[in-house]
Amino acid sequence: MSENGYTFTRIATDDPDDFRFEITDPDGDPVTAYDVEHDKKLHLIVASRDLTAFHHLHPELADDGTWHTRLPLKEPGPYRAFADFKPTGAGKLTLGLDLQVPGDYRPQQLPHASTEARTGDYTVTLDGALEPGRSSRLTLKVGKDGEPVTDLEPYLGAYGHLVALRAGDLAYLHVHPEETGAGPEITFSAEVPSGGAYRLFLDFKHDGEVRTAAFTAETAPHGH
Ligand SMILES: [Cu+2]
Repeated sequence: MSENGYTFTRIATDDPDDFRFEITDPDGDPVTAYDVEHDKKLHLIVASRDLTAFHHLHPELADDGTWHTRLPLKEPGPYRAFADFKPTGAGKLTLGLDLQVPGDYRPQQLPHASTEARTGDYTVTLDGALEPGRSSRLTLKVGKDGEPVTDLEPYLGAYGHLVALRAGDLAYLHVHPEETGAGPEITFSAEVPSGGAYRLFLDFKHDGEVRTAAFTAETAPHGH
């Protein structure tokens, strides 16, 4: 996918788990200078088309502008990779690329909308509604064993990172963290372009480990 003349291109290798790519600028040259955002020069999100698999990766950049990471994709089927970055001197971009893991694809149904998600011993609750055409405030509250977690650890310069993808076409929603403390509540503002169902993935760090809680959220009917 291209935007503003920038293009995200995979570089073929013999190993399907070896993901190499480059971002080329409007002149077709690989971009080598990036601004650091949320502690990294580039964030790579890889999600299965049915939104059951989600990975947030941080590839390594070589001097020639080639990025490299290992893909942890286990299930066959279609995936979409999103590169989120800001070339030095240009605006922020999110570019997508389709990936295919060969084999028998058995898509899963999108889980029902829920305001609670579990990951390991953690329960995360979601408060707030997504409203099409405006900025929505979402508050996620992290608990462990029934107690609020108040000692979240910073991860990528914030106490939580939220990625939202629209079910069906996997449109990427831009979500911005608001200044919050170490929990239990983490607040975001999300700009929802249109109605529909979204899958929200919250990354947070506690006890030295990054964990992901996933929710399905549907946009509120107009006027609510
Ligand atoms: Cu990242």
